[in-house]
Amino acid sequence: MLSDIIAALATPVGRSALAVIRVSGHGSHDVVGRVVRGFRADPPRTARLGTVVHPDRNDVLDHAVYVAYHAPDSYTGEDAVELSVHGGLLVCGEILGALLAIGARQAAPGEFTRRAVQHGKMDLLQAEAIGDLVDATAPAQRRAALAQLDRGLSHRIGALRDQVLELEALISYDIDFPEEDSGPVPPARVEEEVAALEVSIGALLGTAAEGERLREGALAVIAGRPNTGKSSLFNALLGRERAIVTEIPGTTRDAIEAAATCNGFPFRLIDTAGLRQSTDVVERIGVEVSHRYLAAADAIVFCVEACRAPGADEQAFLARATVPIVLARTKADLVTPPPPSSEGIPVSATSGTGLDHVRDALAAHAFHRMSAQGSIEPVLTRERHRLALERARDEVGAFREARRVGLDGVVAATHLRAAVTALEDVIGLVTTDDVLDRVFATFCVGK
Ligand SMILES: Nc1nc2c(ncn2[C@@H]2O[C@H](COP(=O)(O)OP(=O)(O)OP(=O)(O)O)[C@@H](O)[C@H]2O)c(=O)[nH]1
Ligand SMILES: [Mg+2]
Repeated sequence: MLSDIIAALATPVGRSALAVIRVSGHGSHDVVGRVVRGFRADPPRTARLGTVVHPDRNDVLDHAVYVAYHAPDSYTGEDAVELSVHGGLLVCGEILGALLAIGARQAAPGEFTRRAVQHGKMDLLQAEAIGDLVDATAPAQRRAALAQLDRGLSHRIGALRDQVLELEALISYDIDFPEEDSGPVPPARVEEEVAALEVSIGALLGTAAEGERLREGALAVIAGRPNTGKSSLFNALLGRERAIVTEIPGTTRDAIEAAATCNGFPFRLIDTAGLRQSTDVVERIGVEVSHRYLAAADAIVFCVEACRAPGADEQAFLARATVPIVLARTKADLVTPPPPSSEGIPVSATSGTGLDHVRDALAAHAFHRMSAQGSIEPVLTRERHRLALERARDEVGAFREARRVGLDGVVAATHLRAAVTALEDVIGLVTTDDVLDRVFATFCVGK
């Protein structure tokens, strides 16, 4: 229900200095007024100190700072109150419990933001950006989320929608005045507009691979023969001893994953079992796992010791690879002078030489566009966006095809209508409950 009063803890549960409790919905001021002595909602957006009491027992639960908001000037667009109470398990739990006992309902994950969307305070792309901002672990994720929150992507998709609407308007002449010989609009003009639209949609679709990678972290797999220093490099890039390192070839038997940030971009870094033919069952399975990760990788860090030239098996691997490879010439501290950089990046896990080079190369490969741009252009960050844009592209293509084979203008125009709908779906101009359910399923309670 949109109108009932929801309440939730907006901060993590546990020992902390402060905790924030949010209450929203028509009547929320009255509900909070029953637990805060002398509660005042006016003037709104003003921080006040109040004594929180249990509504039945009347004993004091806390002293809290609260801020009241009047609809529509709040996050949700409804009357709302935010209470900063003392943290920990007891105090905020009791206050929330009191609010729930006198008529508020525990909010579902993302329900405050969902209400914000339903009250037109933000569109669906902005709501997703808020989820992304909360989940961000790397600076580039924050930049992209804030750009999306500032409606960067909404404007870009809105502009595409306007382009389709103009095309619709253009061909509506043809539909309205079909008897005019060549029609008032030259066909070449329509073709030009269609081509321009396809280019614009294609350009935005071109950002999807990096955008989705930005949300999930690019998969960077460290591979190479046994004992080439993969685990040492993995640990050095992470800055902690995550994987076991020994001088025994075949130490790593299983893939190990850890999150890492390279030049501000998020990576899922994988250390793998060294690639070789082995008779050991466990090691053989480990090598199979390595191959599986390599097949899914966005970039590979391939390790070959600096003291020797790559062998035939290694050259074959490099020649066969279909994803970008960063060639790391490991244990570079053991050779003087180190090999020329044309033969890979000299790296030493012991001294730290070359680690920044490896990070630069990974960021440049996995986030080619974004690291080149410096600033963040709007990017498609979710499968949901990509699928809708693909639908729009296909409908525009179907429109072009329908005109080419001389189909009736009204029939051809239905494809443009469908393209408009697809674009509107992305922004969330018209949203159904199941779309909202899916978008907000991954949100935290209180957001
Ligand atoms: N001097 C020097 N020794 C290194 C360096 N990196 C790794 N080593 C040594 O090389 C040996 C193998 O290192 P690991 O990191 O376990 O190599 P690996 O490629 O993970 O080996 P497997 O898991 O067996 O495939 C260990 O004795 C490390 O101490 C380095 O940068 N400099
Ligand atoms: Mg290892």
